[in-house]
Amino acid sequence: MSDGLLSNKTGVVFGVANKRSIAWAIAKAWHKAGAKLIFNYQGERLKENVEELVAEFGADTAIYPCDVSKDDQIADFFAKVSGHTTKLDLLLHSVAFAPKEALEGNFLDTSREAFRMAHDISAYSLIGLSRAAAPLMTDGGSILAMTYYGSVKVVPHYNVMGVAKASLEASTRYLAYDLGGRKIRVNCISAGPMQTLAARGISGFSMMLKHYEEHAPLKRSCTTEELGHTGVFLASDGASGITGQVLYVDGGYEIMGM
Ligand code: NAD
Ligand code: 0WE
Repeated sequence: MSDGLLSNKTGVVFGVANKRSIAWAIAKAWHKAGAKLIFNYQGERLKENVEELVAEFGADTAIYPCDVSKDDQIADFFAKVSGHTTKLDLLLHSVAFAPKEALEGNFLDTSREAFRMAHDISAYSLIGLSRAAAPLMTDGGSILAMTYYGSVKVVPHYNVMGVAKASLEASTRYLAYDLGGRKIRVNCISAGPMQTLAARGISGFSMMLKHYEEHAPLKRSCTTEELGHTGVFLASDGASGITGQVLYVDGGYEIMGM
């Protein structure tokens, strides 16, 4: 596509695991809007998944490995990206991880190691990826990260992920300040609950979706298509005055007091 909102833009997408991934929904929308995309995959286990998905964008779509908890892998990834394109415009961060046991019991029992991992992979990585991407964003850029309401209110069992998302959102503001002079914007989308791989096996997850159907103004959480549309908006020049923000795409749930 050559006449979309993102034509002549190149983006890197972190966080596609399978076709239900939020990263995949936003990548499809960015692609439809005209962006050229480069993808990471977390490890050999996910390589084939990502390879098969991105084939939809043409056989020459680049994918490179990157575990975001490894500085050398971030450096190697962006070295390959700069071999591929001279200019970068977009970065999607759609990555989170906490050890499963940390999302089950009491927050009080969070181990030092679970806290470290959750913050390293889910929050610090935005800083590391932004620092590596920024030198390629020579004509400004848009950095987008995915967050969740458990950063600002207690959602039972979200636990250390909530604290890591609070760190991610605060990091978004400090990065927006640092990078603003280079016309690089940094924002978060706060999505309502979605049935993805990261949600599978979370006990009571379907009850959460039901809760949104009963309590959110729009009587539901959000769709992946809606996340795609908001992702295109925030990445586009139409959002050129918006940085450091957390935009809720959650059926309106966040405004409710009861
Ligand atoms: P997902 O499982 O499809 O995506 C999570 C991704 O994180 C995977 O692609 C996984 O490979 C990647 N990842 C984990 N550890 C990594 C590492 N060390 N290095 C590189 N990649 C790593 O699930 P999703 O729901 O699409 O999650 C994407 C983002 O959206 C996350 O930040 C999540 O917190 C956020 N989010 C999800 C929901 C929801 O309800 N599903 C709601 C709001 C926000
Ligand atoms: O950010 C998330 C989930 C991220 C996540 C998911 C897992 C599952 C598998 C991070 N780490 C892991 N580790 C694993 O081993 N969401 C916004 C989805 C989510 O997860 C919850 C939620 C919601 C919503 C967990 C408890 C309560 C609510």
